[in-house]
Amino acid sequence: MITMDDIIRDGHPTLRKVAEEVEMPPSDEDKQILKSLLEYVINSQDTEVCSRYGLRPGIGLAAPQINVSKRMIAVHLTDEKGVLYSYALFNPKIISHSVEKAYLESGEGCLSVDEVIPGYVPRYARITVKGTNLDGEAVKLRLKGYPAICFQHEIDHLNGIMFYDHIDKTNPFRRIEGAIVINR
Ligand code: K1U
Ligand code: NI
Repeated sequence: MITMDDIIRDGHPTLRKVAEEVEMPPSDEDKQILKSLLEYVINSQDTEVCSRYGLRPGIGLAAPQINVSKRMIAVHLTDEKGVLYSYALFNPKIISHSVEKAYLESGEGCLSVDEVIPGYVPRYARITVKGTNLDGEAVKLRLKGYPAICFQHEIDHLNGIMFYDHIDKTNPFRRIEGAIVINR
């Protein structure tokens, strides 16, 4: 199982690389890696497992964060209506997005960043993501709100982008014109 010792931290060169596409059909090794990403996120939300292994809670994880530069992400979260979004995807890709932006009022954190970096992180309000799941099935997701923010954070990791790259450096809390504010 993945623990915090496996998660590389800001400054590690892998976090700034563009990750490689995963060849389809995926190898057993790649499937195992993707399963372990989802397992980490689920474990990290279980208070008992979390404290036993010293995990930091997360809602998503991308393969580059465990020093595997391949396009794989896992997400496990519930939206404001209590709907569960639990996905492990190979080669996720944003195929379309809104013009409208959205951001989390509380800002974002990252399991690869040990400090709090305050500021608004502008994201697309709505995205459509395509990818392949662990069963080899093509998946197409239309996302908004918190799940859309999380998927964009994870897909950014596949492109060597960190959440704080999007924060306005001169005024981190500058109002983002016309953006939806998400409270989580
Ligand atoms: O990719 C990562 O480093 C995980 C990161 C993902 C993320 C954070 C903020 C916005 C979008 C995506 C985290 O999960 S940080 C922890 C976190 O946000 C959280 C943990 C437990 C409950 C609720 C939130
Ligand atoms: Ni992150």
